[in-house]
Amino acid sequence: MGRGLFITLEGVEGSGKTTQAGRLAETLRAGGRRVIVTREPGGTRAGAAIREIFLDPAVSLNVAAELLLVLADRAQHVSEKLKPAVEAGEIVISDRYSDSTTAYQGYGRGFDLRLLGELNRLATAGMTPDLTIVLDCRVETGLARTRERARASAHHFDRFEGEEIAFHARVREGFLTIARGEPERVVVIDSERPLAEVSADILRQVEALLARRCL
Ligand code: T5A
Repeated sequence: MGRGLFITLEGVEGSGKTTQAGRLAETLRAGGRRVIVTREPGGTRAGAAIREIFLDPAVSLNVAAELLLVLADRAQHVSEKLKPAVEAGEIVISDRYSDSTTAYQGYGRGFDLRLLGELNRLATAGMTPDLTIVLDCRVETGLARTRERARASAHHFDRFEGEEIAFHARVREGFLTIARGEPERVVVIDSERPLAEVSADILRQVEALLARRCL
């Protein structure tokens, strides 16, 4: 059995990652591919417990504690789920991964980027995405979408959704900086457009990668 693919979706709050991960998986499955969709934080049982603490705004966390929690989630996710699935030939789509840590805890919170990179390397154990899609939209657009959803579902704001606009703007710039630094891995797609247009662009990128890898 050949190696599968590891695809990550990244971006600011409400940029459409969860929606697009589902749509991509559905299309690929309809074409006969084996696909799993997972997320960070919370892709494993340990991760689900970590997610509760990580997102709860009532739990006080300093920047290092926040960072180490999300890295613990990642270390478990990589060994328990991501690596085995990719080695078994699956296409794995992860809703957030290591670039979120660089963007949120690095660019957003101001944690030292070099040390953060080292710690991320420990957590990922060499598991680098084959393709990362950054869904890019204005922070105001993304937050308006999450606010709208919250209104419809009585959902309370989590630790990050409640942050000020300037924080989210630094996070967005962080993702765009990562993309500029690694253009062979990271593709930026404008997600202010209608869902179907965004999905079509994502699919084009994934199909090109599948063709390059002869999969
Ligand atoms: N975090 C995470 C860190 O700080 N460091 C890390 O290392 C990691 C891994 C995770 C939080 O943790 C932080 C970042 C996050 O704040 P989460 O609940 O998983 O929390 O939050 P998000 O990943 O931000 O998920 P969201 O659901 O808020 O955003 P999505 O997934 O980007 O957006 P989605 O698809 O749920 O869409 C939101 C709404 O917009 C609509 C959808 O229908 C939905 O209602 N929508 C569109 N509407 C119009 N046009 C489009 N193109 C649309 N796309 C989506």
